Amino acid sequence: MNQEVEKVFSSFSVSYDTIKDVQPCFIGHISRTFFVTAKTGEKEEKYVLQEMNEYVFPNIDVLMKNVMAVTSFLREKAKKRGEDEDRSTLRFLPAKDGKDYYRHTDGKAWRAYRFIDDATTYQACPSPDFFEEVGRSFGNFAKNLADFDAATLGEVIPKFHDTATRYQNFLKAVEKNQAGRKEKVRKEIEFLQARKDKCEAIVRMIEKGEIPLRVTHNDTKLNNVLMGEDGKGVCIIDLDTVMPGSVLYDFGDAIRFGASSAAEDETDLEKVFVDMTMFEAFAKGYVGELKGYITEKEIRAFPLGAYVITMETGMRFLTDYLDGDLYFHIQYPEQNLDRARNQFKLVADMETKEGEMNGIIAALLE
Ligand code: GN1
Ligand code: MG
Repeated sequence: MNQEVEKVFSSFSVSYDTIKDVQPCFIGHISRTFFVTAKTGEKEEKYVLQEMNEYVFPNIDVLMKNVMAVTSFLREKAKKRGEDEDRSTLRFLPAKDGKDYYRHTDGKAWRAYRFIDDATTYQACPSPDFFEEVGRSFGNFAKNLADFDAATLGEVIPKFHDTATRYQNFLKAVEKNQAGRKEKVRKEIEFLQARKDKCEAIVRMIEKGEIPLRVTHNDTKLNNVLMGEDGKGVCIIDLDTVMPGSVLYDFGDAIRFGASSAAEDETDLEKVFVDMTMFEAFAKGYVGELKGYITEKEIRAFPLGAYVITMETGMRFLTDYLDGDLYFHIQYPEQNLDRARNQFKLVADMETKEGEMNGIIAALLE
């Protein structure tokens, strides 16, 4: 395998003498990722090499065009602020044929970018202060993209957070029962059916013009921010889904993952709940950055964002389980069902904490 990866890497426009090391990375449900260390004399340089997922992203040209446009825009801004733009922004390597990515002889599409040293991604939050900084980082990212021209971005996954459409797709998956698993998940199907209206609440607010579309990240998981050794946010990564969306979802997705007391596939549901100290910490950082830039109505609806995106994510895991695990990578057969149940436990917990979440947000607006 490593030889194949080295061959792919040699198709990018970067000079080196030898490849010292190739390590697979097991984080993320979509791309296949490797860390490549290249040596020139005594000097070592590290890169990230990713095979993109064309089931998830059928139009790789649009995907890479978006990513290149967003990173150039952010890099220019970082330069103007006098920052080290290669630490705060991903730098992709062009392929030797001049394209933004490389298509291998087996038809697979790959991209490469420079590894950012002395920075790490986290799967769980070590402290509230840390999560507050994550909130500041994502808030700052949204602020930096506030004047990016949304019209220049292709809709890389149409209706990505359109929960009304996702609900219809879920019903179709139940109907089709492609993997023959429907009977096993009766309870989970009923859980969603009982919440259909709530699930569509943000879509309706957007339709009525109550909240605007902005250029958003759309995948604000804790592990999509690189954190420095000093506990400061360094760089926002995984820009594949940057497109017009709602800040409610970006706030919510960060809470869904980072303020959960347990991992996304924890099966002991007693251990799964929303940690309100973490909720408050993230909200403090995120709202602190965006107050004055977005409307009060959006900020007041942040708890709804957390609730809806958690339901959406559970629904997507359940849909994929019914389809036979076509979308999300799995490490064992029932993992998508475990993930769905875990998310629904969080949804149920949020229902009991709605007042508390609203109170925390209201206090930040005073
Ligand atoms: C996927 O690749 P990763 O793990 O950052 C997914 C997100 C989901 C997330 C659930 C393009 O993100 O939408 O919220 O899994 N990305 C895509 O963990 O579908
Ligand atoms: Mg990711």
